Amino acid sequence: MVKPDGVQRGLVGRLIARFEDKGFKLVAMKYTWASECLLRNHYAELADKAFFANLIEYVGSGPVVPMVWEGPGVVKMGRRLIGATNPSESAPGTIRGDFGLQSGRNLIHGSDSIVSAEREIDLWFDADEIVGWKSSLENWFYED
Ligand code: DAT
Ligand code: MG
Repeated sequence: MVKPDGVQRGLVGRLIARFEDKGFKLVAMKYTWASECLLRNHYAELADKAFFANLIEYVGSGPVVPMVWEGPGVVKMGRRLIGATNPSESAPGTIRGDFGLQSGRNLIHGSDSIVSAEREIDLWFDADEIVGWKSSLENWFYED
């Protein structure tokens, strides 16, 4: 999900392109301004952290672009494309490493496991908003 700083900085297209370039397939996307309730639920496991209130304020400060991407190892590779939580420690070449400076402005969220991806997809999307399709280039991206 592109966070409000990514949207405000006009980076939505470039961040989506990182996932398209890698070969992942977009199956859902929306443009929305999340409620505090949704964000508290989304980040529930961080509720006891000192930065929680700041985090909810930041991600709720403007529109975001949640997406669902598919492909082999997409959760693990998605996290690698995104980079470490703190952009000052993210490797150059990653999204946060190339575009960010601080944890509180780290541009993009990525699910950290298949279980959390399923939970988050359920939070952000209705079932009929997930639109499966077969890419005609699939054989040129995946050997099986
Ligand atoms: P990630 O977004 O890499 O999965 P996380 O799930 O641990 O990281 O935390 C969610 C968000 O909370 C993260 O993107 C930015 C913020 N955050 C995490 N650790 C922080 C810290 N030590 N100080 C400030 N913000 C932090
Ligand atoms: Mg996380």
